Amino acid sequence: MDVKNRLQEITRAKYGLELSQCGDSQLYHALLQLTQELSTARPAPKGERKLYYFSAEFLIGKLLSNNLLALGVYNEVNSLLAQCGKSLSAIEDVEPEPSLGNGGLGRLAACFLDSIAALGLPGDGVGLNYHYGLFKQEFAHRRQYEQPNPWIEDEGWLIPTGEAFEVPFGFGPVKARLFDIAVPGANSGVANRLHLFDVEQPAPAPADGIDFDKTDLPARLTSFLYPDDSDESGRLLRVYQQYFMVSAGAQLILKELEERGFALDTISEHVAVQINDTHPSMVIPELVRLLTQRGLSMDAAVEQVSKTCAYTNHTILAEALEKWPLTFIEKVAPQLVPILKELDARAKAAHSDPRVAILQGEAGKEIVHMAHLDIHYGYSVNGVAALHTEILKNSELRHFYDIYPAKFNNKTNGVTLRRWLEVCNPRLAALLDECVGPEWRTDPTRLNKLMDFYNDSAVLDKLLDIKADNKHRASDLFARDQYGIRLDPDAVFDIQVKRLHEYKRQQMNALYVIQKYLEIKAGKLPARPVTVIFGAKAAPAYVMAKHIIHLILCLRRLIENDPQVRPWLHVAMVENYNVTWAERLIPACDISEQISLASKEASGTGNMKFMANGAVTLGTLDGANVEIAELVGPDNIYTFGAASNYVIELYDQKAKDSKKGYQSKVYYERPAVKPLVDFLLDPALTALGDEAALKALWTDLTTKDWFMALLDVEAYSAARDRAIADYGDRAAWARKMLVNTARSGYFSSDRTIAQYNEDIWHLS
Ligand code: 26V
Repeated sequence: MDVKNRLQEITRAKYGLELSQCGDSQLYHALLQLTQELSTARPAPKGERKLYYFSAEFLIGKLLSNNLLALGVYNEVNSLLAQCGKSLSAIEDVEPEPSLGNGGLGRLAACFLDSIAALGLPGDGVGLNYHYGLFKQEFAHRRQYEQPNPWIEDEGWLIPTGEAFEVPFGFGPVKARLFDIAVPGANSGVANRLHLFDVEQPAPAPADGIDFDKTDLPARLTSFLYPDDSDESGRLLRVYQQYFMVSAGAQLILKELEERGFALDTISEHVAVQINDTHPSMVIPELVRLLTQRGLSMDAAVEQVSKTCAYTNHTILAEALEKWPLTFIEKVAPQLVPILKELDARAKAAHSDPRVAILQGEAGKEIVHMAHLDIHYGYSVNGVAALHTEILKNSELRHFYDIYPAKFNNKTNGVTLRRWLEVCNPRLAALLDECVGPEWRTDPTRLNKLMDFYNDSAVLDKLLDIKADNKHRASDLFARDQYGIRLDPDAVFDIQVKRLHEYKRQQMNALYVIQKYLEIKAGKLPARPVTVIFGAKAAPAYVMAKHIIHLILCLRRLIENDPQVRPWLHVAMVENYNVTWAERLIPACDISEQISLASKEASGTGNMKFMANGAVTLGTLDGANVEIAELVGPDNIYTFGAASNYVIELYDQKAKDSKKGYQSKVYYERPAVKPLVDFLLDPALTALGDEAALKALWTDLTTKDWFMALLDVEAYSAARDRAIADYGDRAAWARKMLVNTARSGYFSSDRTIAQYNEDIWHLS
């Protein structure tokens, strides 16, 4: 297709205008149409076996640039627009960001779809079409407030398919309408689909905030991702959502299997189902139910499903491992109960250890352990980074590993460098083309060749120049979109962007800010000005996480108001951090904060994106940081803190005797730590905020500190000071940047997906 002619035809037909006469919104819609035409014209990839990637989240981000790139017309469109005096980035501002995800798990699913299509593999995503997303975060009174985040427009990426499936809930059948989003593969000529199910008559957004009647079903099934589950109606709603997704998805699978001409009892040869964390686990009993209903014996159905489904674990936090009361399933999908009991009985007959049971607890009060279901009836169990998989095998899922050692495997996460380098950092991408050749775009291991330029001062200078440029760009956008707040692009950009969780330890970062504040007030200046940038949403019912946001926003104001401190230290927190902000901030980062308590962050994927863009990691030896450290070597990363084995040992001691193990009080009493924590109660701070919230945080840190911020804060502070000091040797720092980018090829999701395919999916 001649892109220029077609685009002109579209704008003439749609608006009666030439390209150069169109506004950004008109151009966006014209490009959307062009992109959709090109994507839907592509064939689906072929293969013996087709993958269905089931996930509660797909954090796909804006699609225009990404899809233009995948379709091979990005450069052409870019220069065409430039000729008309238009800019693609201004046009992209018009595009709403789909809010179909929360954090790492959802963004990983999006990177995976991108890579599956790029590798030409047959694999579709299956999820839900949430109308108001997770929530839109707003700051007022230095607190987080939640609002609906509507993103669906009349003309957008969703393609109505006209297909629908009936989902049999306990209260009656509900139609699941299927919408698709096309997923064109870069350089593969094919396109897959993201299948999103929706109700027929979705409810309107709540008038204010995200509170709504959680019993208003089916209309509310697709309103929000992870509705508040602090009461029973919220928890039930999650189970309703999950069953809606998996029942419709399972029916879609069987329909396509039949269309492809394969018999039901060969499903495992032709279908792979990847269960992304436990949210979609009910797909296992649902497939068994549908197969037996259609004539397979229970034995055959169980065998087929067990060879079809595979499970990925994304978290070792016990509280995030889903367990549902059987009474919930009885209410939501009573037809699954006999199947779950049968699956449980079979597992119990084979394995008497009660710790591996699917149904636990006395009759009438049974709890369904979703991960246990996945492990018994899935053929693969994978962790998402080497350390994480080892911890699953040796600690969290030890009893299962003893039974099924061959099922366990590691698939270290990856990210698509098309979005996370080519599109978001075009100047760096162009420099890489010059240095290592454009082949890195299809073979990211070629980035290793950048090491040849380790002593090339011209290349090192260019790296610094690109970084400075990206910092200016990010600062401009920050001022434009974040209430005029100005960042200082000449300061060190030190960035922590991720979901807010105590284990990720944004509170430890805040304690460091307090330390620098107190030092500056006492006349001890840092090596150079530092801008500390946060971005994080807290789950609406997660009180401590909200207190931490409050602390950060109070610190921001305190410092901003203080002319003595302001030139040296600046705190910024992005409101409504999302994929779009990640694309702006990551290329602008100097120091990447990856400071989770060792053993708690399954992998991290932001760490990989920062690394590829030449940020230097300041991190614990947790998740994929361990692999980053091995790849870049000790001179090119700042690691600190307690090792994962030690942390696990501390938890074990505490479980046996609450007086043993980690005692935060001991660390609080240390002279370097106490003033930082006590500052939470300082009138300078409490005057700006909610004293009760700050006090609650103080009490938690001094008496509990479950994620051991005080254990590591001194080592953290020392490592961070060292990094900020080292930043001053610009040539040496540029070498660290170069090594990080050079070694980031391993973390391409193309590599991860090739491994999933080789070891688990066997698609072609
Ligand atoms: C858990 C919960 C608990 C209740 C509130 C809502 C909610 C939502 C999601 C989850 C599961 C979170 C799992 C998750 O996102 N894990 C992340 O997965 C990334 C991709 O593998 C990985 O890089 C991160 O380390 C891991 O935290």
